[in-house]
Amino acid sequence: MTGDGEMRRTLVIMLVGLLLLYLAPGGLCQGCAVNEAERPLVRDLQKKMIYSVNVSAPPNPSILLALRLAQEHNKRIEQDMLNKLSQDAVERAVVSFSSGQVALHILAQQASCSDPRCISANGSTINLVRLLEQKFKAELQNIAIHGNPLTNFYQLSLDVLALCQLNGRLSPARASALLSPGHKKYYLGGQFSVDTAAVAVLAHVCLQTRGQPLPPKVYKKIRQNVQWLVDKILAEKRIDGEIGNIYSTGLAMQALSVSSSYQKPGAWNCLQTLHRVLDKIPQGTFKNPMAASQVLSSLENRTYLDVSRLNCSMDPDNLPLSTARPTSPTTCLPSIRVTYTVADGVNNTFNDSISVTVTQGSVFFKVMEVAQDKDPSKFSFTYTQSSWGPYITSVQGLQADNNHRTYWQLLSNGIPLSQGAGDYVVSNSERLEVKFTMY
Ligand code: B12
Repeated sequence: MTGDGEMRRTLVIMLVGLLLLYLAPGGLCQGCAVNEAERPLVRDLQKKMIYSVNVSAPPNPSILLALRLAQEHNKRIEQDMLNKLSQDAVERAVVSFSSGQVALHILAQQASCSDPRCISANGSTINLVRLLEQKFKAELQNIAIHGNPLTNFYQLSLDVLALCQLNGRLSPARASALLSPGHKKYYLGGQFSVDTAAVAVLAHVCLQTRGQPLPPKVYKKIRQNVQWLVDKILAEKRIDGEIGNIYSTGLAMQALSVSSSYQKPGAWNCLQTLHRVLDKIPQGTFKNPMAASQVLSSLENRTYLDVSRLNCSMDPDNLPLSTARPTSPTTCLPSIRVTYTVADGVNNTFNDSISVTVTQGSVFFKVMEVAQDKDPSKFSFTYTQSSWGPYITSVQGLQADNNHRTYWQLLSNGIPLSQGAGDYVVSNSERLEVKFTMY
């Protein structure tokens, strides 16, 4: 072969290699995933998520979605979760699911190579894509009437992502107008919501790459939105590699890994962020299974956009589990004392404090319960059980209301917490507060 021929052959091989790398799930950023030495940390998260499954709580689609995007699998457990999710969807989706919950169920079904348009359980069938189209319409109607969605822009972004992935009824022009830059959409309590922006980036990238070619005006609008979102996400990058806070970092990694063409070279060091997340796993930062589910995919260099590319029949069955669930040791712990305040920070109608004694290692929720027992007239509260744990909905009868953008904010020594009442472990002499606030 001549020198020219040889060169052409090498060039072709290199191009084919690059193309294969690009087409692989996760795109070009292959270097930014855990290595074999770090894999036990990923396995640890997977097992925590699996053991967290509580027979009395509704099954959680985010957990199956994350397990399906992982490299290692336990097929029996995943199949069991899929069956439970299908049963729950058939029984409750129409009446009880929010639009974002339907979207997450769709993504979990698709990631399990099951058709979300035809979910069957107990002799009933449901089309989740049709249902999401209806719930999404109701969100848009609520915006038209009240100026706010029924839920929030995180869920609207999930809705667009799921409808786009499944080729549901969705106009890219309307979707890109809906998710365009806006303070009320992407800020919660004055703080930029990296989580919301990250899901919005995934939704936009889906619109760009799926379905019919876009009209030039829509194409341009989508590019402008993504550029704004990516710049905002990068502006929340901290010196230690976290983006927003540790709980938004996994979703931010997903968004940044599919939008590299919008970033200046060197704007983000993926490996630094990856190592920051890995360092936090042994500290128990992701002990909440929702937190684990939202960070797992990015450790495998996968994103929610990969759900349509999974080949379920090729999955290995290589994540063995011991039958005994890990239990924590019971030891006698000393007592600690904290101050607890409940305050209406919107209308300033009340501001009540109490000193509470709990055992060391107690969570915020325990403090609230003890205070409620001591003085129910001032410290009574209600909560709903959500995928993240107990969500405080009212204190002293004052209800949080999405249409008025009010909620009960949790604070410690005047600083908003990045964990919920069910997870945050309190310390001696801490000043805890639950404050009625606008977001
Ligand atoms: C929107 C949102 C809110 C809204 C919820 C109301 C609304 N307009 O929908 C507002 C601004 C009120 C809010 C409040 C809080 N939030 Co918030 N929130 C989110 C966000 C961006 C989306 C949630 C969502 O819709 N998910 C999709 C649907 C389908 O899932 P879902 O489980 O049904 O969603 C409901 C619950 O998640 C619940 N919810 C929202 N936030 C939180 C937080 C906790 C701890 C719990 C138990 C429930 C809960 O509201 C959702 C809508 O009904 C997530 C981001 C994320 N990465 O998940 C953060 C997020 C879940 N929130 C978080 C936190 C910390 C809080 C607060 C504790 C902040 C504080 N210091 O007060 C409070 C909750 C206090 C309470 N009353 O118990 C953290 C949780 C991290 C963790 N390890 O626990 C997240 C991950 C953001 C982050 N990166 O820090 N939140």
